[in-house]
Amino acid sequence: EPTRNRLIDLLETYDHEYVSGQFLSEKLNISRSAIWKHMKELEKDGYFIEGVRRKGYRIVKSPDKVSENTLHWGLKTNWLGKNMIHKTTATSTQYVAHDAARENAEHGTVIVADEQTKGKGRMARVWHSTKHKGIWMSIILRPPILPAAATQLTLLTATALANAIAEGTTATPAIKWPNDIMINDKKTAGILTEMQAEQDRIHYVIVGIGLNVNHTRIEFPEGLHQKATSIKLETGIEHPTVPLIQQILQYFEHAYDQYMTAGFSPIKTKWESYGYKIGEKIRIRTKHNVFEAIFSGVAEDGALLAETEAEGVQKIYSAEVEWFHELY
Ligand code: BTX
Repeated sequence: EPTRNRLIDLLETYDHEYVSGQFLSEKLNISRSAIWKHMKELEKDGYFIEGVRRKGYRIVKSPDKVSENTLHWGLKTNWLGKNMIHKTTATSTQYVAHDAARENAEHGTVIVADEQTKGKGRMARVWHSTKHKGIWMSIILRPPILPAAATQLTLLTATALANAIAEGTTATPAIKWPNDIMINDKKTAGILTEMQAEQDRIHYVIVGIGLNVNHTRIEFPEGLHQKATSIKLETGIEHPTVPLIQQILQYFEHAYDQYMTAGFSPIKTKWESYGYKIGEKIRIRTKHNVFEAIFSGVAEDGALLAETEAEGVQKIYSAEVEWFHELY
């Protein structure tokens, strides 16, 4: 609903101040009674709007009710999330996304779930996705890149997440190669990139994002208490998820467009600005090998750069990385 989108935009621009019905009706070129009807619709979706005679309308409270509508209103993207699918519950938004992609869902389709009963991490690990506590979403992309470059999309996604956290909260995010967002050394978000491709052509990529937002300590399983955290736990503040999702999508779209026009280089610079432990010693666990090295950043193709005395600088494409504080 473009009119409603602009209406929300106007009300939010004058953040918590009254905006007159006259002004709104001129700006949107609709009648004052049409404005009133839109306000009623907004209230159904959880907005609390106060209307005062002679003063106008103001948003008292934006909803944290996640719905396709609330996700659309106020979303400032050009193509990402134009097709939005919201589920109150899903096994995994990745599965929903794969099904949708096979049914030709368009590039930029976004799937959001309130909870996942079979949330997954990399290598068949479990991703805990407590109801209403975090952002569990998948993005369908049809990028004109080679399959080998798809890992760059994971790093790109990490920059968008880090940006949204840095700008939208008081927390300081760091990216742990390749796909974890850490706050105060604990995992707050993970990214799972899956694709359907042939040798030289990508059919589609699904980028899964899991971000812990409002969990309290006990809302994580026992085994994760030392490793995992949420934005609320680190900042003391409860964050509504709708604006955070929108911010992530805005940063993601910006980074993606930049990647398509200027290549990976600007993404790499951004990534390294959030990259944790660059220049420090890390332990790298590949399929065949465990060794210590200096983490010297990411390569132009997104690989991890690890420097050892014996081998010089090596590119690592697939590994688990341990930071040194984790080793003791
Ligand atoms: P990963 O393999 O890097 O991390 C998985 C590991 O992280 C688990 O083995 C566990 O130790 C830990 N973990 C599990 N749940 C959480 C949590 N909520 N917070 C912090 N640590 C946790 C990371 O994989 C990729 C995660 C992607 C999740 C998104 S959610 C939307 C989409 N749907 C889906 O099923 N997966 C993606």
